[in-house]
Amino acid sequence: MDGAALAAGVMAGDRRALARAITLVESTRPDHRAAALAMLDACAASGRQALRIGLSGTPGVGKSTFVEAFGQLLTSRGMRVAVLAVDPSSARSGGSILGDKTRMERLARDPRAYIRPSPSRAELGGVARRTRETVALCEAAGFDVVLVETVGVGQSETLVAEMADIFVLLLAPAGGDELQGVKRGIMEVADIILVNKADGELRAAAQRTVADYAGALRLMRPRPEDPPGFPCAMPVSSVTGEGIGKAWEAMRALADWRRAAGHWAARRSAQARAAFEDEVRRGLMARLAGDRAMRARLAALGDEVAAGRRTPAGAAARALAALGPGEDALDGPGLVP
Ligand SMILES: Nc1nc2c(ncn2[C@@H]2O[C@H](COP(=O)(O)OP(=O)(O)O)[C@@H](O)[C@H]2O)c(=O)[nH]1
Ligand SMILES: [Mg+2]
Repeated sequence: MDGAALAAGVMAGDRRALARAITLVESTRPDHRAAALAMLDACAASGRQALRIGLSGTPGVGKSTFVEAFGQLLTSRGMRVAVLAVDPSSARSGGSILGDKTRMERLARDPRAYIRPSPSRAELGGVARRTRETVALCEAAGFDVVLVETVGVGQSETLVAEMADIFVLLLAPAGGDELQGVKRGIMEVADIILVNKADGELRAAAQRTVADYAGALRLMRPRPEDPPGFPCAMPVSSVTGEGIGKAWEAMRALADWRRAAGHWAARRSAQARAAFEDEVRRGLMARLAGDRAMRARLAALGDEVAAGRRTPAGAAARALAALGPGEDALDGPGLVP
């Protein structure tokens, strides 16, 4: 496959080229990988950037319904929107794609929108790389907004938060004054909490939930990359569309502020550096695991560590010594956690 030719198609806004390009970065075949890298290099030359929005929430909270309404709001204002789904569990569940396709029916037909479900057979580390690269392809293709949606289980939401410019957490109205079992870690990375289903009988409960979360957010340590008023909580109804416009205003205000204050660029730089280090780590591990003798040696050393005959650090130093001199460099700051 010709990576450079595919890149030209992507940058020209050809949707079929984009679909093939994403399939290429999803492939694990070595020759595909080489073509994918050439393609990504060529796409990077476009210099285009989209607003990357991460969206997370537990199953049933209304992510797909929200994306359908939110996506159409953006396209009605002339923006082009790409929606990517990250779902490491889709291999097991058979994919949430079928349900999503029906809930995003109108957006799926919108010529300004592009929806890409997550592939099955997903392993979290692989998901991170693939999603990063798919986001880059969508940017090169000229989308204004790239929405990365993930189901709020496991670590996928942290992963998505780490590759987004803005992270939105979708919650359901809670009964009474109970705060939902939202993990602290996820609260700490949320920029905007949207309490969905603020309509009909759930409207009052949604308002109370917004107040509860607004209170919880005020108790958190201030972050330098937030203007006054952020992070914030607000009600939305993905069914009636109420509050969706305000949610977008909040996202845009936050993005504009971060851009002007230099946080946007700093965050992207840090994300790019982390992605590079992640690739090096994965590449080293793959190289180690790809060598039969090394695999046996690693297994044997692992057994000795498990049996308490070697320390983890000592065994690791022995394993890495096989890579030749210079393994000290591997201990430099940032590369090995
Ligand atoms: N009343 C109400 N129901 C909603 C709203 N958003 C989603 N739902 C319903 O909640 C259910 C789950 O929605 P879905 O978008 O599939 O959730 P997801 O699993 O997070 O993608 C569906 O029955 C939706 O119709 C909303 O704003 N108000
Ligand atoms: Mg869904």
